[in-house]
Amino acid sequence: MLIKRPADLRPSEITPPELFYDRRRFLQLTAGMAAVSAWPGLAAAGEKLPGLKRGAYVAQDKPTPYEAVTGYNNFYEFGTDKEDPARHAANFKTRPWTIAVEGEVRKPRVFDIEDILKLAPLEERIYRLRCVEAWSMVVPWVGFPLAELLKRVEPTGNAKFVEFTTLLDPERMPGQKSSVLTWPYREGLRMDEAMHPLTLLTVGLYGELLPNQNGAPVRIVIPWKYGFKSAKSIVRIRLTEQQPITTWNEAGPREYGFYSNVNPDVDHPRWSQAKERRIGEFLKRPTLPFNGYAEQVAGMYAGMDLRRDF
Ligand SMILES: Nc1nc2c(c(=O)[nH]1)N[C@H]1C(S)=C(S)[C@@H](COP(=O)(O)O)O[C@H]1N2
Ligand SMILES: [Mo]
Repeated sequence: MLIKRPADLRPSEITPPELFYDRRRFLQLTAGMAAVSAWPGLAAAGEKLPGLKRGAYVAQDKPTPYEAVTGYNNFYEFGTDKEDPARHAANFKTRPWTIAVEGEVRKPRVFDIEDILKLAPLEERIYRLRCVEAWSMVVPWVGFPLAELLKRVEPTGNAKFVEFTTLLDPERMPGQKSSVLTWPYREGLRMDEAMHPLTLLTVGLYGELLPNQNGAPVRIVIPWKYGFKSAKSIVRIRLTEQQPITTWNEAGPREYGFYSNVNPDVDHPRWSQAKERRIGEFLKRPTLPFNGYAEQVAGMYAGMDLRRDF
């Protein structure tokens, strides 16, 4: 992201995925998944989630094909090319897994992933995902509002921000042997953003547990912000009084702001954000303020200068 300009992108990154994902590759991917979900007794990527409700927030846009959602990814812990995560995360083990929720809370707690899955009713939500690199997807996620988790640890009056931290384990995440970013990957939200009903603690997509390349076993999804805010494979959620340091902001403060709300009027210093290419479509479409979620979220930024706090 920091390094590549759209002009530097390789052909595999600009070929529409329905052409790029040939039949052979599709068969390889599905064969790999069948093997994973056959593990005895363990919940694993690809396992079907029964009895899902359709949630309140369902975009009318047509969902991006499964093969593109799970084959064209940014997950630098598994490499910087879009095809790297599907390949290099294939054997990533996500059990056992815990998430520590700590900091400015009255009841800090370490949650086991199995408890997270049962914490609140899982629902399906179709969200647009707008990458800062000016492409977008539409993904049927599965999860529940992050607020459901945060309420249970009882935030103190000092909790002003929330910090998310991805697993640090270079043996399991080989991309962490490279210094392309400072590890572990960290992201953050203001408390009101974290408590907003659109902010989804996400455990699945397309009706099944998250594939590894999409951030298994648990990630955040914040649909009105650029995709990099939605940290994958998180192991810690910390409530803080100070604004946390976040990975991309640290790497390029002029290019990636803390807020990073999708905003067609504030260009990235090296490319325009006015339009985007929806994966699978040929013509670019205009980018919408707050990625089309202005009605729900713009109020949180009343009185702020969104050019300065970009
Ligand atoms: N830990 C971690 N989380 C991450 C990233 C990453 O490199 N590492 N990439 C981000 C970016 S830039 C995007 S666009 C989204 C992509 O999510 P997806 O692959 O599920 O579509 O994940 C975000 N979360
Ligand atoms: Mo992104």
